[in-house]
Amino acid sequence: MTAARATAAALALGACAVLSACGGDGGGAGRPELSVSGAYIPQPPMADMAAGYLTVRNTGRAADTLTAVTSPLSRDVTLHTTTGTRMRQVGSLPVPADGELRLAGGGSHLMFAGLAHRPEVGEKIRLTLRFAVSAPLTVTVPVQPLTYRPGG
Ligand SMILES: [Cu+2]
Repeated sequence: MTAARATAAALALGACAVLSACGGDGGGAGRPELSVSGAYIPQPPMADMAAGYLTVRNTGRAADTLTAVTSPLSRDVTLHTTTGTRMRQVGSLPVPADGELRLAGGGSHLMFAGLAHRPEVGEKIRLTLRFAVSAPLTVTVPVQPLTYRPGG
C-alpha cells in the first residue's frame, strides 16, 4: 500500500469514528449499537470516594469495549472488577455483541477518587463513557441514597 492510500484509509476510518451516519447502511460486518440505562451513584459515606453503577446494552452485532469514563465529579475515574470481596482496577471492560456490560453492587463498578465535592442525593452527575469502537456516550446520573437498590 502506498503512503497516499494508507493515509486515505486512515482518514476514512477516522471519519467513520466521528460520523454516526456510518451505521446507517447496515453493513455486513456489523457494529456495536450502545445505550446506557439504570445509571446511579450511591451517596458516598465519605467525601473522598464514590462508586458508580450502570448498564451498557449492545444491540449491535459487534462487540465493543468500555475504555474510560470522565466526569466533572472527579479527574480520577477508574474501572474496577470484584472477585469475592477483593476489587481490582482494570484498563477496560468488555461490552459483548448482542449483550450487555452490567456494573452493579458487588460486581464491576466505576470508582471516583479525589472528588470535586461530596455528591448529594438528588444531584445529577454527568458522565462521559468512552469506547474502543463507538462514539462517546454522555449520560446524566442521579445520586441515590446509600441504601438504594435498583428495581427494588
Ligand atoms: Cu472499586
